Amino acid sequence: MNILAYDLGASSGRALLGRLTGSRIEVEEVHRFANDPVKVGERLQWDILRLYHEIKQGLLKTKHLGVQPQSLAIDSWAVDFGLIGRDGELLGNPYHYRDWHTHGVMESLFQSVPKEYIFERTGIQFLTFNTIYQLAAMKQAGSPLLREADRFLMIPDLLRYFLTGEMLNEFTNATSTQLYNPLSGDWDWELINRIGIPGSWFGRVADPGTEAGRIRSSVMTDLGIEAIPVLTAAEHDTASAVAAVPALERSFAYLSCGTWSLMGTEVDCPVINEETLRFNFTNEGGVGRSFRLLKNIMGLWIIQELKREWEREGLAYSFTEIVQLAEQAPAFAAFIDPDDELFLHAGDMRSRIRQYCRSTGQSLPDGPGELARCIFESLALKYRYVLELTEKLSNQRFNGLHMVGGGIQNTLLCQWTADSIGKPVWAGPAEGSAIGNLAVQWIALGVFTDIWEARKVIRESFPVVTYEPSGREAWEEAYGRFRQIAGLAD
Ligand code: ADP
Ligand code: LRH
Repeated sequence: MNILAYDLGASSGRALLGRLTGSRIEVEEVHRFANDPVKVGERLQWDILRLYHEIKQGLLKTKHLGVQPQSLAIDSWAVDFGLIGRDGELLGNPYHYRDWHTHGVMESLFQSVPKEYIFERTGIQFLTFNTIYQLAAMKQAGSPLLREADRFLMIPDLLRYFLTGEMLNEFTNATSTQLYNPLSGDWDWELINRIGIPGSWFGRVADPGTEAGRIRSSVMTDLGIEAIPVLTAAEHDTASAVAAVPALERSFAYLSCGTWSLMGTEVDCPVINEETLRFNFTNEGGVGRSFRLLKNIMGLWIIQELKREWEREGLAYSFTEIVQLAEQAPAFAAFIDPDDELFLHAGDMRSRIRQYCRSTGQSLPDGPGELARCIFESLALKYRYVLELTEKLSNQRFNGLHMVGGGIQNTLLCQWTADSIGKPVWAGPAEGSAIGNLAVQWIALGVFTDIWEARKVIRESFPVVTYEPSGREAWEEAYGRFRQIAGLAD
């Protein structure tokens, strides 16, 4: 029995076929594609129709393998959305969360809707690009789309709608909007009203693993395929990644490592208090109505941008080569706070890293190896800071850290993370989100009883590499220096 998972990250997407042989999961990658946003004028948008095209390509490739999946589901990055008009058509291209249109909007919204009020009702961290600020930005700009809109769909909701013709808002992704109230278990109608958006745009919130229709007949005819039931996954990719963490104990810490680094723990109820607000932690929805108490860290985005810059200059380094160059560069030469605003938007990362180092009185990293080393060491140090906060805010002590996601192919980063946190890192699986997506489908199909059974099978099916901490003294000294440079409070 095969099922199909589409996982769309901010840098690439893939379709994985999953099957169970005995008590093991086997996965087969049927399709992988780049996810390149497109800039038109000043606007940065997702190429949503291309992404839909790639989803159909995945269906075709599956057909060519002679496989008829029993179900399929889609997960993607969070916060972004499309608006559907009264005629059922998509209005405009979804904005990329790194577009500048939200610049300054969060702060100006706080004047009419206080920060504490938003946090009390949603438990969600303040990121300038959250859906709520994107909608507020469109409102402030008088976007004509708002006049025509009839429904609001997050990216996987939208792609699912294209495939099935059915509209449904999925829970884990809905929480990332900062418009969902985890205490009432529904959209926060009052908050939606206060930002001046019609409540009628927001539909029923469906749990991961809900039947969400089947592939529409026109798609079946065009591709020459049979009907496939479509399910909701944990459609926020980070929720899927956390679902796939091969933890055997209920108390565990994770780092989902891709374009973003998402670090935290799983909790039964949202932790909404002064401390979580102060340290800007979030409570995003998880599988089985759990919550992900976590914090966003800028992650591998900065190196992705640098890699693109080098490519433009004709220096086509692979990630493997970048890691090798970083390893050869001098240790602990300069640090950045990866979460400084400087690094959020696309652009010249080399200059910005050097600007950060100059303004903090450090030496200026220059070549690819020095720049990459500065990023990877800084990430490892920031991971320690956020892990300690996660322990404090969740009142737990972790004896190691699970790392999942494409970033675990950076073995140097895994080792430095272990060195920095002074605890073992357990790395795997790399395709965390896609595997979590499969797991939720199997739970819905009655193959697994719950996420804990799924995690056990994931643990037995995929290799987990252990990195033991080393070089503690040097990392301890570096951590003190990093915190001073980054101005990170206790
Ligand atoms: P997303 O889902 O956010 O698009 P992924 O989970 O696919 O991201 O992770 C992509 C990141 O993984 C890249 O930015 C890169 O830093 C890292 N990566 C991928 N392949 C390798 C590799 N061979 N060596 C080192 N790092 C890698
Ligand atoms: C990671 C992710 C993260 C969000 C960001 C927009 O892919 O979904 O959890 O904060 O993208």
